[in-house]
Formats: sequence, structure tokens, C-alpha cells
Amino acid sequence: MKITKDQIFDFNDKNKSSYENDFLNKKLQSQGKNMDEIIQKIIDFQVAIPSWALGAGGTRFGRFSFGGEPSSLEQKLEDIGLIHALTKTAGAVSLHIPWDIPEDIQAIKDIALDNGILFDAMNSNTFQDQPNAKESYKYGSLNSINQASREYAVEHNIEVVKIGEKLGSKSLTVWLADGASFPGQINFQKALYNTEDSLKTIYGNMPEDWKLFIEYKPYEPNFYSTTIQDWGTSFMLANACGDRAYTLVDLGHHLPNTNIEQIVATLMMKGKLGGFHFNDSKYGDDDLTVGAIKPYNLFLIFNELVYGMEQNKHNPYPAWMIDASHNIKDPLEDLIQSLEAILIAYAQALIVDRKALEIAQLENDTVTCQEILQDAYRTDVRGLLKAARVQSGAAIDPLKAYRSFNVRKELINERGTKVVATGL
Ligand code: AOS
Ligand code: ZN
Ligand code: ZN
Repeated sequence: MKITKDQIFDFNDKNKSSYENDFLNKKLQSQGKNMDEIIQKIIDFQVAIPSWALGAGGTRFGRFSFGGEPSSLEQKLEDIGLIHALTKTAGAVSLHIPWDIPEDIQAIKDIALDNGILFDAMNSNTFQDQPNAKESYKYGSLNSINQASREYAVEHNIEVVKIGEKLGSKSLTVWLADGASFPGQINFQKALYNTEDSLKTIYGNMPEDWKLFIEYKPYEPNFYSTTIQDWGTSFMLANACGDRAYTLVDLGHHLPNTNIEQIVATLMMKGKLGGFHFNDSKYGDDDLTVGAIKPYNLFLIFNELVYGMEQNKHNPYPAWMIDASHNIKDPLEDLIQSLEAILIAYAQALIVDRKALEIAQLENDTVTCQEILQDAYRTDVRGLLKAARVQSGAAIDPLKAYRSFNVRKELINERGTKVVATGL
């Protein structure tokens, strides 16, 4: 199935009714802000969709299949094409090897091009043993005490980079499940040393225009310790690798109540925030819809991201990605909801009166500081998103358009109700 420009145009024509930015425009003008520039920033914000988020289940969870879900990489790209046609915000895919091994590279590139999709960061997988694997990752991969497992994991990452090169990707994300479930199981120092050594080898084998993103996570699947447990460890490893190695922040990978916005600020000040995985959670790495649980926190994080993008020019433009998993909802609807939450938080951060905030901070006027942030957060910015969508050719209300075009029904007609997605 494909959504045409005419369909979107007709939909927007029927739904153009109510969005009004006059009041907000006046307010922004009084702060010396240009609303058109803000709308353009919203249009430019592109978020990669992970290939594993298009079917039900995904990542490391159990699966209950969802009607019409994609069963091949080609179909995954078509699904992202549908989301991108509706939102114009999902112009990239993040692939996972070996879940998405492309058989015909040119064919895959053609489908991506046809759907306006770029190849963002490649993801390696050394947290599962594949059938016919020569070495096991049961007791670790890049951190392993077993040299053969370590080398096998390094080779896999180099292979992923090679596949990514053919597709036009420019970065590799490494997330490790390496760690221990019980005290004494591993030697912390040796595990960290081996991880650093392995990452350096991978980094040394990447093309010179590639970036390495190192993801951290404090728990799960190893419940006593993970070798890359926090941003500090990731930052240290990135520094050991070199200039093109960065930390990747996944919103779900923190202990409860961690101040993620402060981590973001610290990394950007040091020019080391490379990648970002959006999701939301109540307890931990729950991979729920972005903004579903802690929207104010998401706004505070975006507030630091916007400040960092303006101030820390030595920090590269971060690679944005959704990292979520869908068990109950239509995955495409969930992704559209996530994109909406991301853009709302971004727009709210863009309208923060930064000059007034700086003055209030200089005067130690804590109440005013707090009021300025809350004023932005309490502003309904959905009119800005609608204006951006009309300009970029997206559907003014992507979720409503998705339902009115009967996308899921069409996909079920094409692909059937019981599909087994590849690799997951
Ligand atoms: C796992 O918890 C991490 O969030 C990974 O980024 C991701 O979910 C995984 O690599 C999917 O394969
Ligand atoms: Zn992640
Ligand atoms: Zn995760």
C-alpha cells in the first residue's frame, strides 16, 4: 500500500478547520522570536524508525503477532514510507543485523529512495546466539573472558559496518547485554578492559566518516551488573576510542529518577552526545510510547537538547531514533503517537524564553526561572505542528488520516492476519 500526495491533500482540505497561531505568534514576537523559523525547525526534525518497532513485540520481548505486520525488510521500509508520508518526520530507518540482512542491496536502496527514507545508524547484535553461530555470547561478547567469543563479536560489528557502507549509513550503534547476574561472576576490571579493547578495534575498522555510538544500560538482561552501566562509562569508552565515538542516550536506560536532562547537558557541553533513543517508561526499559508517562520530563530533556544544539556547536547534530516496542497497540499508530509527542516537546522547548531565563538565573530569581519553563510547557503548540505539516505536505492530523485511509485494513488484505516477521 502507498499513500499518495493527493490523498493527503484531500484529507488536509477536509480537516483544515481549526488551527490558530495568532496569539502564540504575538507572544513569540514579544520575545524576539520568529514563528516561521520555529515552524521550519519542526519541519526539519527527522526521527529514524527502528526496523524492529514495526511489528508487534520486537526487541527482546515475547511476540504476539499483529495483523498485516511486515514479514521482510522490504515491507518494513514500506511501513516506514507510510509513516513518513503521513508525518514527514520519519525520513530514516535504523537497521538491525542479522534481523534485517538485505539480500538485494540495490533493491532495498531503491525502495528506501522511493519512500524518502535514509539509512541511519546500523545496530549490531551480540546479545543473541544465531543458529549455526561458531561462538556463544552466553557469558558476554565484547567484554568476554573468552577471546574467541570476543573476536567473533568484533568481527560481527565489522561486518555490520560493511553492510551499512553499501546502504549509505554513516554510523554504528553498539548496545551490549554484557554483564553479570551474580556477584563474583565476572572480574569488573577485566570485563571493562576487554570491552574497551574490542570497541577500539571496531572503531579502528570503521571508515573515516563513520561515527560510533555507545549505548549504556544499568540492568537487564544482567541483573547484578552491566559492563557499560551508565553514561560515565560510555563517555569514558567513547573518549578511549576517539573523536568519532559518542555516547548514546536511551531514555529508558536509567535508574529511577535519574536526572536525564542533566546528563544530556553534560554530554553536549563535552561534545559527546551522538545518538538518542526516544521512548517512555514507568519502571525501567519499558519501551512505551514517547511522552506516555512523563511528558514534563521529556520537555525538560528537550529544553537541554535545544540549548545544546544552539550553544555547543562542537557537538554533532544528534542521531534521533525511536526505540520502542509494541505489544498491545497497532505499531504504526504507536509510532505516530511517539512522533507527535517528540515534536510537541521539541516545539515547547523552542518557545522557551531563553533571554528572560538567563536574566532570571543571573538574578537568582528561582520563581521566575520555574515560571518561564512551565509557561512554555503549558502552551498548546499543536497549532505549530499543524502549520509545519501543511507546509511539508504531511497530513494535518496523521493519526486521524491513518485511520481514515484504513491503512491497517489494507495491510491485512495485502499481507494476511498471521504474519511471522523476520528475525525477531
Ligand atoms: C536495548 O535495551 C537497547 O535499547 C537497544 O537499543 C535496542 O532495543 C536493541 O538494540 C534492539 O535490538
Ligand atoms: Zn535503545
Ligand atoms: Zn532499551
